[in-house]
Amino acid sequence: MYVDTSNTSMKTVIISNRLPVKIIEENNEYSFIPSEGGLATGLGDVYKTGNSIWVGWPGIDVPAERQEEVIQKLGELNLYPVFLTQEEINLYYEGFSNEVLWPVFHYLVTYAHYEQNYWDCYKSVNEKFAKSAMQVLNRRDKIWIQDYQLLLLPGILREKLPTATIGFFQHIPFPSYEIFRLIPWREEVLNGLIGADLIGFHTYDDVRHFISTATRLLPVNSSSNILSSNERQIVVEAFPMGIDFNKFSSLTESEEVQYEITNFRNGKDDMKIILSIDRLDYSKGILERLKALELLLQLHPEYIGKIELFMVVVPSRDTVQQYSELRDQIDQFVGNLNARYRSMDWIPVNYFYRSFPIETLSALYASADICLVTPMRDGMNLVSKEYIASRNGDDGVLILSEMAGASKELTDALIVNPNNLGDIMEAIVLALKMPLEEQKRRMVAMRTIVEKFNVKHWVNNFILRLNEVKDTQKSLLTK
Ligand code: GDG
Repeated sequence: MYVDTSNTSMKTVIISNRLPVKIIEENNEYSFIPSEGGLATGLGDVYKTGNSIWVGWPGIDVPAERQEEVIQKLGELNLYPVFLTQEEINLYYEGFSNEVLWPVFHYLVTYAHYEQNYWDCYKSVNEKFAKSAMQVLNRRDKIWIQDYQLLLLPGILREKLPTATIGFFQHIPFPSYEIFRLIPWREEVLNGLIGADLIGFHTYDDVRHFISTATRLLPVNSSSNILSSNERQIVVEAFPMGIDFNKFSSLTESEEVQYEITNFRNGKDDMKIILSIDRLDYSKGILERLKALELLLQLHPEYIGKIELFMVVVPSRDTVQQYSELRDQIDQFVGNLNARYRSMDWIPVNYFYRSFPIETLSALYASADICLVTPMRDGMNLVSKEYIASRNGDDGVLILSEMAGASKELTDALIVNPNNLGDIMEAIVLALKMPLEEQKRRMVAMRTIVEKFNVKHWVNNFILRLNEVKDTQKSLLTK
């Protein structure tokens, strides 16, 4: 095996469902390119330095005879693979993770399918992750597990390494007890999670929901944000995730992005551009946003021909029925709206069902007068923060759902209830009329927050707290 585990000094091992790589298969050869998602950027300093390592699924079904080659190649990038079969991806990832946990944790309980074989596979894949992680783990390592696909992993690793330092961070909301209790395997899920020493969520509300759920379903006690179980203490805290502010801010100044901005705004001098960017997901409130725009065009015809919505929907999970249905509904709604309101030289909705290179995204952020972010439920929502980081001129208005974790920090946004179409419509009108001084006052305040509490701050803060929590536990044990 490529990875050297003989070194007993302490390293950090990150474990997530997917490794931060793009795979290229050419002439029967695999190559791996590190991907630049927010999490990978933030954790780059951790896993690329020292002998630290990131464990996860590489994104392809690798035949047994080629696994050693993949281990070698990923090892050069400080990555270690967990090999999953297509059936495991179907049942553990698309099944239990995305058809049970995702809808329930986003409060869309009627979308959940509680299939026994999903659960069985979720358990066995979490065991598989533990087995792979054990190939690179030492007793003294710090382990940081990411997200809802691996809720059982803290508990499995705790059994194997009783004194290990284990942190867990969940990127999506944690629902209230009344919602969580619907899951048939609820106690097992919670028992898995409390194998961690530190459990992090984006918001204090998630923390509160988790603590109240755990104390009602498990034989644990709680005092403030600390749970006690079998002489162990588990700390639960909020760590609102940030973005790479400097990357987004400086990208807008680059020649390439400036060129795209000029092209994009060409002939649109007086047009107000409204931007929306999401993965295709029923939690993101895409249809409701379109309905609010329709209401605006009905009740405020003075804006016909004066505003354009640029709506980017990035394909995601469209093998799942609810997602493909949603895509069809969006197609239909946009087609209908455009057909009714368009003129020869104007169209209300410019809809893109695809992803773009980051430079185009940056040009869109920099060109948009308004960014419309109205999820029905969202752990944090990074798009809202990326828009703010891209507004170097301090103008522009963010309209933000109160159901997004980001609304707890970005209080200078126009905050709306995503179920209240009238509320969204009024916020758009307010944004269209907002004087520049007010835009700047709000934007400067939000930029200060997004710049300061960036993704590096988030990583450092979590790791620091994990160290503190472990030190406190050790001192309690020696008393
Ligand atoms: C989960 C939680 C939480 C989008 N389109 C393109 C593109 N993107 C990038 C954005 C942004 C990311 O995707 C989306 O992040 P979000 O936070 O908005 O949403 P989720 O994907 O649902 O993320 C969420 C997050 O985890 C982190 O904890 O905030 O609540 O659901 O970074 O820029 N990137 C490129 N082209 C696109 O077309 N390159």
